[in-house]
Parts: sequence; C-alpha cells; structure tokens
Amino acid sequence: MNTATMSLTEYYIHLEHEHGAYNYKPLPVVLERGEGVYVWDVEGKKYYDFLSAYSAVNQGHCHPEIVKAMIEQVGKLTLTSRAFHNNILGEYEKYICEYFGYDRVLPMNTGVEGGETALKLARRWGYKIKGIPDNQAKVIFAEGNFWGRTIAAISSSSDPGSYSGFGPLLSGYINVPYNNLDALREAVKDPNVCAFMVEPIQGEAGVIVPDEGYLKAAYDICKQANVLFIADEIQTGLARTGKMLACDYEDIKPDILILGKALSGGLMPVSAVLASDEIILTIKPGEHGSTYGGNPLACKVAMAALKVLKDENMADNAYKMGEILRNRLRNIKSDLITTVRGKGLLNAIVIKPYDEDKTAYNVCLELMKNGLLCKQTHGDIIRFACPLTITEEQINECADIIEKTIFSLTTKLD
Ligand code: IF1
Repeated sequence: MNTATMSLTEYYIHLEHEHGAYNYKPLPVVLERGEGVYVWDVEGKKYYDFLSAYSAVNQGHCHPEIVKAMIEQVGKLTLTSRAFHNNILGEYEKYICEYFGYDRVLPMNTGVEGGETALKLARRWGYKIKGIPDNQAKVIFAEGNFWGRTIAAISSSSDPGSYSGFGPLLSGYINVPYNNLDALREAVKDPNVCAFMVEPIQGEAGVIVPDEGYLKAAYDICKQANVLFIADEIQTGLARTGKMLACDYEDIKPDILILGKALSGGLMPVSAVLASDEIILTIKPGEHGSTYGGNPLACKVAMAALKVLKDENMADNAYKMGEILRNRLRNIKSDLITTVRGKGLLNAIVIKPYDEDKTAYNVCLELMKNGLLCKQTHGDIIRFACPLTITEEQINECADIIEKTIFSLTTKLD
C-alpha cells in the first residue's frame, strides 16, 4: 500500500489497521483536537461530539479548569504508589466524600476496576457482616448490564458478543430482568445474596430508562433482605442525566456508589467507590489496591472535574438541554425514527432499517458528513450524549443537523 498518495485520514486509519488489534470498528474519522462541545479532525473539519467519549467528557473537551489543575500538578508529583502517603490523596478523599455524602472512598482508575472493587467489598461484607458461608456469596445483576471487559464483568453479561469465547466465566452471579421488581424480590430470597448491582439507566443496552419508582422500590427490596444496593453510576452519574446522580431522581443513596469516566473530565482514567465505614473497612491493608489508584495527579484532576460540574450548574443544563433535544427529536416527522428516549443528555433514538440493509451505522456516517459524531449500538440504536456544557443555540443547531440528515435519508426512501 502506497502511503504517499493517502489522505491524512487514510494514513492514520491505515496505521491502526496495520498495527492495532481489531477490537473496535470506529467511524472513518481521525480526530486531533477538542474544545468544549467540538472536536476537529486531521483535515480541519469541525464536528459536534455527540458521544463525549462514552460520557467521560461531560465537562466538555479540555475544560480549562481541569487542564489547569493537571498542568499545575504534573510537573510536581504524579505518582507515589500507595506504599507512601502523598499530600493530595487525603484532601481529595475528604472532598469527594463530602461532595456525595459518604464515609469513605476507595480510589481506582478505570470504571471496570471500580466495579470489581465494589463486588469485592460486597462479597467481603457478605462474609464478615451478613454472615454468608465462605465462598457462597452471590450477586444479582440485571439482564442487559454492562460494566466493562474483565472476566468478572463479562461473567454477568447477557450479551454473547461480550462473553462468548472467553470462558470459563465466574460463578456466583444471578441475573434478573431489568425493570422487573418481582424477579428481584424472588432473587433476594436466597440468603447468600450479598448485593444487587445496577445501572440507574442501562447505557450499553441502548439507554434503557426503567419505570419511575423502579430504583426506589428495588432499593427498598434490598434493604428488607439485607442486601447491598450497588449503583453503577459510571455513565449515568456526574450530571449526565440532569441530576448529579441518576439515583437522585428517586432520592436513594446507594450502599455502594461507583463513579468513573467524567470523574476526570476525560483527562485520564479515574474511578472511585464510595461507601460506609461498615462496608469499606472490611478490606484490610494488602487485600486490595492498584499501582495508580489515588495518585496525586488523578486526585487533583478529579477535584477540578467535580468542582466545575457544580460551579457551572452542569446538571441543570443537562436537564434543560435534554428536554429541548428530546422534544426536537420527537417532532421529526419521519418513519426512520421509531423511538426517542433518555434522561438529561443521555438519549437514544431507534432507527428502522432503510434502503434494504442500511441502518443506524449508516445514519451515523451521514451525521458525520453533516458535522455531528455519534455511535450506533445493537445495530438499530443511536446514542446521543453531548458534553453537558452545550448551549441552547448549539443544541438546536444539532437538532437541525439530525433533522436534516434524517429527512435526506427519508427522501431517498420515497
Ligand atoms: C468499551 C458502551 C458506554 C459503563 C458502565 C462501567 C463501565 C462502562 C455503566 C466500564 C463502560 C464503555 C466502555 C466502552 C464502551 C462503553 C459504553 F458502548 F458499551 F455502552 F459507555 F456507553 N459501567 N462503558 O458504561 O468502564 O472500564 O471502560 O472505564 O468499548 O468497553 P471502563
């Protein structure tokens, strides 16, 4: 292949194609810069980012306050390991615990490590506090759950694309249908159940919003059965759905809260597990950890990322802009869109296949040409999740782009 005749875009795609693993199939766009709600490709074309790195960039790309915090710390001290104390960790732990009203935090890096940590805590609590016999603890998950790619995470998955060919999987998991309280009531009868882990809105499943009252009722069922309620707010948390946490809609405080993604505003992997003394102190020195977890750079970045969420009222803005976006999407008169759903700025549309075999991926390609980047999931769903800093004028411009794109495809249909 002659790289000299390639466009820049083709060249960079070629490099990845030749040297990378094929575990992703990205849209054919190569990005080199981001600022707020926008990203630019290597040809200089500007786009609205309607994925926000899977909700890691809630605060907008390269938020100046978060970047400033990172730059101030990066030349000073970045990593000490937890073998020694550092002068930022404690300040961060105090900050995040007060921010969310928890006794303690256990800092990790990626979201899936947060999930793993929550499960280890739940099992440990199950043995030490609830009195479950050794190695018998079970955790309930909802079908359609997604919490990452490790063996523990794919073991709870109901998506063959996630788990098949990677066995043997972990045992000790019970799956119940999402948004089904009777099934949960039945499952918690098993005295060896230590926890129910759930996303307040299922992201990867296609932005599945449960019935109003489901989370609160599920929480109450767990309380009655002495089962921990673990909320995976890695995607729904940090103002994405129009409140600081999606659980705030139903006034519940999870026993274990997992945060990630936007906890760093997209600058680096930072996750956190928050819980009570009773739960978190069941793990003793040497029993859990990570080289990078709680590093001073991450702690500084996370404090800045949390601060700007509040300073700039991003939850309120997400709520309002989400209402506008869904109204605009619902008003698009086209057979191509069969459903519009979501909360705050975590939204999805369902696309009816068109032109024989074309579907959501092809709509994403057209949206890309028209200056808006987003990603399909499960073939027929497109997720819309722009940064929470978007203005009313910008969200309307985005709705115009989506409308224009859908109409152009609908015309082709006729
Ligand atoms: C991939 C989707 C999003 C998550 C929830 C934990 C994690 C995630 C609720 C793990 C991660 C990502 C990872 C990314 C695709 C993805 C995703 F497309 F699958 F549905 F966000 F919408 N809990 N979600 O959504 O966090 O370890 O990745 O930091 O390809 O795996 P992580």
